[in-house]
Amino acid sequence: MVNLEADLTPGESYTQPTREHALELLHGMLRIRRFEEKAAEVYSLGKIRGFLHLYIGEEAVAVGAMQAIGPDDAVVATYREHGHALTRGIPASVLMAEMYGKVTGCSRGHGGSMHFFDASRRFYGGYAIVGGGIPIAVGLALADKMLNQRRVTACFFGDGAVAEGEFHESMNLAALWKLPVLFLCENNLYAMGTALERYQSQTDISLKARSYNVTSMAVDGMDVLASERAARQAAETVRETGAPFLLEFRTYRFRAHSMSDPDLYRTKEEIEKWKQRDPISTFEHRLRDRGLLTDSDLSRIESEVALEITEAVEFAEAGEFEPVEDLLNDVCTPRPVQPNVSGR
Ligand SMILES: Cc1ncc(C[n+]2csc(CCOP(=O)(O)OP(=O)(O)O)c2C)c(N)n1
Repeated sequence: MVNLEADLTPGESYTQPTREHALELLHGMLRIRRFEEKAAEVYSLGKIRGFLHLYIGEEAVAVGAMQAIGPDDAVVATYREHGHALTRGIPASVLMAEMYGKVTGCSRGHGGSMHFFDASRRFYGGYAIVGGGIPIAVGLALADKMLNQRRVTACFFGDGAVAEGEFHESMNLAALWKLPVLFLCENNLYAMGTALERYQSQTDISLKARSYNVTSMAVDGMDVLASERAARQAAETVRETGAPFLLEFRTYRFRAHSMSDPDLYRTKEEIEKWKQRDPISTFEHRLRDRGLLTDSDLSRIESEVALEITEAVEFAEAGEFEPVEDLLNDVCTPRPVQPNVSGR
């Protein structure tokens, strides 16, 4: 097993957050958790089709990391991107509608759960191809460099992507050309059903970045404050130097890889052990111990989130599907010739 305690940024030694900020972080994580629980429920009712990959257990990474990313920066994510899109500010209603396949979704219902996209918020996907977002992030950063824009491109990807050639080519070029990419590896220890130590000779992903001359750091991805602090430090370094930085978040998904995965490759004990480190409940306890959270704060946050999710489902239910005649719009192949139209 990977030693998750080793070489992490310390969890307790940084300054206490303000009450307002702490509650914002908690709200952000609970919003993702409840959104996804609802998504799983409506998926089981057949309202959402196709694949659905839940981020439950990993919320501290998206919420913590995104604190360091400004509106002018760019974000590239993976197919497990509900939390990133929500935290980036895409409304829950528009995301739920996208999963329902409705025209009111952020990709007009053409993309579904794995292909959230919103150029107006510089949220550049949502990719089903493992590692597919990484060279795109490098391209965005190259464009920024050529346009003299001091912006950061934040690129989230899983540990599985590190096995792809695209990761290595991208890391090499980002370092060689000194491009402002913040690589954010969400190491949840599994790529589908394969454990990290069964597919990587070197399980310390932060070390791989260093072999390309990319500065890197590993952080406890179950701790939202540690994640935020590391991301702020890394993003600041990217902004100052213009060079890439890789952060490896050590985290865990509590649910199966996707809704169709029977999850037979890990023991119940292992999952339960990680649930003891649930990023939401541990943060709640910490805030209560420090006098930053009361019962009424928590019930207010839960009610706000519940209302938002109810409205998101109502919005998705009320939306229309794309008319059949428009389904081939935006598909990059010629429309098939209609024999009765052209006669040729
Ligand atoms: C290029 C490519 N190869 C294989 C797959 C099939 N596949 C889908 S998800 C996945 C595992 C990826 O794991 P990781 O990057 O760790 O992300 P996680 O699902 O853990 O968030 C694989 C192999 C794919 N989508 N794309």
